[in-house]
Amino acid sequence: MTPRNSLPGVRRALLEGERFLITSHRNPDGDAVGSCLALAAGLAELGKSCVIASGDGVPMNLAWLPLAEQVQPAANADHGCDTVVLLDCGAIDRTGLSPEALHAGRALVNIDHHPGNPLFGTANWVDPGACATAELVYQVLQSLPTPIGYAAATAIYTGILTDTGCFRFSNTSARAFQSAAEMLAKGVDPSWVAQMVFDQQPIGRLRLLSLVLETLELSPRDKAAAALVTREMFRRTHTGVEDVEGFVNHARSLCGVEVGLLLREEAPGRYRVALRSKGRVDVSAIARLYGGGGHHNAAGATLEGAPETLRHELFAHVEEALDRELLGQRKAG
Ligand SMILES: [Mn+2]
Repeated sequence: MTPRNSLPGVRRALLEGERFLITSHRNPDGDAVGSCLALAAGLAELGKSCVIASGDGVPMNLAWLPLAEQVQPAANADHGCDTVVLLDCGAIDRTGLSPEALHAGRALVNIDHHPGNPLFGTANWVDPGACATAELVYQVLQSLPTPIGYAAATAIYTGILTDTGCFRFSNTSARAFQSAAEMLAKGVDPSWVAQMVFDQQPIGRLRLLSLVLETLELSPRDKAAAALVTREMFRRTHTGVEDVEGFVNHARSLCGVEVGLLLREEAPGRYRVALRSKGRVDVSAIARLYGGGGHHNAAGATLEGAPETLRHELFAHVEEALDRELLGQRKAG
């Protein structure tokens, strides 16, 4: 019997499948899109047919990626596939696909790096030690008899670049640099990729940022900072959810702040919170209190209530977590 979490198990499922539906989580980021495109490129080289689906399309700053034009709306998800591949999805309900589309395939392949991924696939390759799912897709492609061409290399590099915050976050490992260097050897131009991903901002996005920064508040002991995005701000700046990507890092970047928070209004009284830690606070534990999840340094959850109340609560959770950490240090010392 194949262990529940194994690269050979995923390799076998990919070799056995003929018609694939490849998808990732809602509001896809560079790792989600990069992982899908890289895997699709590799499987196409093996003569497999692939449909790449995304519930929220491809964000503008990733639309230049080779093969991005092949991404279909989730509604077009191919029901005739024999294998569904979910990439960078810590939980099965994070995809934009209907349960029918998900179960259309006989096999469900789960490749991911979120800690706590419950191995929901019939084949799973989950490694929380990987900096990005794109790094795992690289590993999977290396295990297959398929060349890794320029399109796949660019997609893998983009996933690693974005998920490590340009090689700044704590998941930036030697392996992250190694994998990235191997993509450069395949022809990827890092300066061009960075320009395409980060230096093509529409002016509305910066106008939105300026509105959001005006809402920035510090917690009582200045250890957390939170900003708010409302639907009214989107309307005023002609922007959308994808334009908020990365805003939370401004809150985290403040001197002395351990956790940055961004509350985004989804509906009246309902907010999606993004949490980003510098490392001392495990923000996935705070997200889990609200039914969310994520990584030690990056997590998210959906909350209900008034934004001031939610901000107050979240600040309290961060400061409590820091107190516990200090207490632990004192005990250990
Ligand atoms: Mn990821």
